[in-house]
Amino acid sequence: METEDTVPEDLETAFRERYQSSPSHLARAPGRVNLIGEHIDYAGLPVFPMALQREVRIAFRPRDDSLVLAATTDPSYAPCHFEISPRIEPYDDGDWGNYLKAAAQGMAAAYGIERGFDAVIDSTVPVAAGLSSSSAMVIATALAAAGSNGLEPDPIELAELMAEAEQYVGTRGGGMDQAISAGARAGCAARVEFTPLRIAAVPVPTDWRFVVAHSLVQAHKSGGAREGYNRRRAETEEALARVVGYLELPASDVLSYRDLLERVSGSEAMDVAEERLEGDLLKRFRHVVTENERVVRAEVAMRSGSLDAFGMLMNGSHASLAADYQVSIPELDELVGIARDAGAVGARLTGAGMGGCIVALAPEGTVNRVVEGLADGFYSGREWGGSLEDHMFVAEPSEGASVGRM
Ligand code: NG1
Repeated sequence: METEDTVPEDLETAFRERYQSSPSHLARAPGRVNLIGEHIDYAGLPVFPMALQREVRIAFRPRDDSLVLAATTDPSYAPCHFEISPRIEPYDDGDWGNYLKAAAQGMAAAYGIERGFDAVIDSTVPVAAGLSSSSAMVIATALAAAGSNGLEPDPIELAELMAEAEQYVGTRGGGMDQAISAGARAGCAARVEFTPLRIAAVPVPTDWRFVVAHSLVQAHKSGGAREGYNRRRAETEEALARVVGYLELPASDVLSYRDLLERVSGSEAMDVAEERLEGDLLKRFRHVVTENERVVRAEVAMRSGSLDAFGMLMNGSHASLAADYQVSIPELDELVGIARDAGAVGARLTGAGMGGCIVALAPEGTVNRVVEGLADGFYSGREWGGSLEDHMFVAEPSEGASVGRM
């Protein structure tokens, strides 16, 4: 992922003003939209995201000491500085600088790096939108740390390290976001599998369009969304442990849903769950098992160009996330409904939910109708800042992260 690059002019100017020198490198890492396979990466099951044209960019210059000095082009984020080491004290909960510290600490622990860097960061990935701005920040920072220390880590190795490292901020996330941000191929979505991490690129048919639309409700991982996320994960694990117990499988061999579904079929697992679990635990279990099946079928649908089949699976995913995983909100349901009414063949919430975005699929010839339908039906009656493209855009399947010398 080492490339020759030019630093965008605005970033170069901001860097010069702050450090009175030019940046020597640029690291970039994309956000992602998850097409299907929601809340199952931490169950060890495959997911199906694609990287976006929206990305985090870091203009940087290695230093002679271990300090990291970082500022962003967005004045609402205060500059920060800290020393790279395998044990870095976090800032207060919710501070953006913790994503930099997460990556720096992870890189120092894995590679023993000691050299820091001066950095100016900008991002076009909407924050708290379920588009993985946090992992894009972590991957870009890891590449800046690598580039400052003469390292060129393999994307898969980097993604695995950073999935672990990002837990520093307090979310017990899975590894999907770091994997797709580090390892995506332009023009492709990807099947991401875990333990060990593997990424298989799947070309997106050239006449398929994925529209991303924000609910205007932020899902901050530093706030209630983190609690909701971690609780879902704990419930999912509890449901698994119970089913494993009822099936009298050795608990030490069946640590994930993947382990379970390698031993019994999805329908056998569901039969036991329906008999033995109830309430939220049954719902969480059913979501994980059925979403896993949808991912398998969605990959087949994309490879064979079956747009309608892919769309129906997205609809099924949304229904399951709303009813069984209970991570939708009225605004997400409304967006999904408007997109479908305007001609999308499928639509679902994407990312962790509880706010954030939907993704809708439409053929090339219908996409403008979907975009207009959402503009009229959802955004025209609401308050939002910036331009509409900040909140709704057509996703372009983009290349994974890279770092380049100027
Ligand atoms: P987002 O959408 O960025 O909040 C989170 C997790 C993913 C995955 C999804 C739900 C992190 C960094 N990311 O993503 O691993 O579990 O939720 O599918 O925690």
